[in-house]
Amino acid sequence: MSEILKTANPINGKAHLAETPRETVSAPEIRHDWTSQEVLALLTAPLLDLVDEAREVHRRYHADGGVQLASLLSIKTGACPEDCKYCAQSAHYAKTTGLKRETLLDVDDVLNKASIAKDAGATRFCMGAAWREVKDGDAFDSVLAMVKGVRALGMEACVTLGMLTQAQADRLAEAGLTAYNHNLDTSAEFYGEIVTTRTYQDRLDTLARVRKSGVQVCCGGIIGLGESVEDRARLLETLANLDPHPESVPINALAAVAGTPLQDRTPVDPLDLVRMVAAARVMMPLSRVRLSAGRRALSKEAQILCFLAGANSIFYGDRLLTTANNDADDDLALIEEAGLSVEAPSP
Ligand code: SAM
Ligand code: DTB
Ligand code: SF4
Repeated sequence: MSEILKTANPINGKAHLAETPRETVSAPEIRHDWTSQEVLALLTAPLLDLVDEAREVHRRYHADGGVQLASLLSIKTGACPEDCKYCAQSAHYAKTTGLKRETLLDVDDVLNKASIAKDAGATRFCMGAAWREVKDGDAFDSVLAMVKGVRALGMEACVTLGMLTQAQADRLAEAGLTAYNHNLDTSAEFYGEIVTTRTYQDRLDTLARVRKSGVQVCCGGIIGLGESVEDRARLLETLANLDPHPESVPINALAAVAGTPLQDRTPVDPLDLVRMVAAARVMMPLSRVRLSAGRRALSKEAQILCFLAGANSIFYGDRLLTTANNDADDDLALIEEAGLSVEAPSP
């Protein structure tokens, strides 16, 4: 932060921190050459200036005001060999979290849940497995059958299964998978503080294989891990400099799970989540920005501010993977109250 310029906030005349002049912050075109300084300037701009800018981009590219409802299901829970410090499912913290390990759900069971989610209004069904990486064999074959079944219901299908080989990504594409979720979580610099059992480059390599297979990329991160605003800026910089941009960008706030090393982290300021959503919207105008974990801790007003700042997708349904999510009826009422609409299934 040493070279930071102090520029005047046009609203209250007070100084605010920015590394670049305001004019350079306005860049609604699709770009893949963001610098850390530009992103930091966005994240530290006066809040309403940032929200205004994000709103302008959002209205230009997403005039319909649709919110996508994505339902999430843990198809294989717990006993993951990775040591992600935020995660309830890591085997490393199983003694303290007490999370019960489960085997892969049956295909029929999963498709039944997808069908229930569809009837409740969801258009995307996301399935998460607590795996470090995919192994070829019966379990992967079952996941392929789940993907085919979800697509046959007329829903978008997304899976998050850990690392993939190119051949596995190609098989998921053949099965009709819409999107693969694989988050970068935070900056490359801070990553080692959170995960030691894989590298940032491992994540980027899997993302490149997904892109090559033709499956859409769903990639975002988490705030509230103990990272700095510079780390948040570098995460967004890395995401926006992927070419093309990820089609969807989940922005999570840490759901602090008892028994994990991050259980006592200070809860994030909801306005920091608004800033992340807004900056993601400005930087990745066409992407879906999904307001993800941590939404349950937000007031109605904070959620509406996130929609105003460009969020256009939420996880919908009572549960995320291992933690509770907002009530589905409350979500539908909130979308209506905000004057937004539930996105219809894509043809
Ligand atoms: N094992 C796979 C992987 O890591 O890619 C898939 C499942 S993992 C649970 C999917 C993502 O959820 C993580 O990358 C992380 O960004 C997010 N996540 C997991 N636990 C979280 C928590 N407690 N709070 C917020 N986000 C979380
Ligand atoms: C994402 O970015 N967030 C979702 C989904 N992708 C897989 C997961 C959130 C998990 C929250 C903690 C839990 O329920 O265990
Ligand atoms: Fe495993 Fe994914 Fe949890 Fe990390 S985030 S411990 S890889 S399930």
